[in-house]
Amino acid sequence: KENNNMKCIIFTLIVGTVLSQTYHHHDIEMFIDRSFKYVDTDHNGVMVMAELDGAFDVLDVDHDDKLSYAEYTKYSQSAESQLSHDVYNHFDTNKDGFLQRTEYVDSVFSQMDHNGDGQVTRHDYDHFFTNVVQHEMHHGHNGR
Ligand SMILES: [Ca+2]
Ligand SMILES: [Ca+2]
Ligand SMILES: [Ca+2]
Repeated sequence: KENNNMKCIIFTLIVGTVLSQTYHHHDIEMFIDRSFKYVDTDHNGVMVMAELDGAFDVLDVDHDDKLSYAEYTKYSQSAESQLSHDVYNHFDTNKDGFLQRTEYVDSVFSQMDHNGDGQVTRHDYDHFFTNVVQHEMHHGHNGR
């Protein structure tokens, strides 16, 4: 199992290096759409922190309270892309290769909920990811 994880990481690194450093508009839309619908479990078009927290629990298959890249991309089998890889790295602020709950839930939610009312609309969500994508296009992909 460890071996497979390692292979997956190496594969991701190679693919990430080979792929173009820009994203297709279509991929961005798909990514945003899928991930929002995944987290918005009551489908009311608004994401609350409890839903993001719940998504974390569902994705954390091995219950070690952190998300590996494989766990993070579980919501969509075809999510393997430069974009999902870069978003994952963007969220991983302490750069340990895992998303802790504070990184995936607390810090991301407070960034998305910019008016602080505890609700992230689809508009907020689009806005947040557009910024992340633009940031990654300009600052990403360089060796850390
Ligand atoms: Ca909701
Ligand atoms: Ca985990
Ligand atoms: Ca981390």
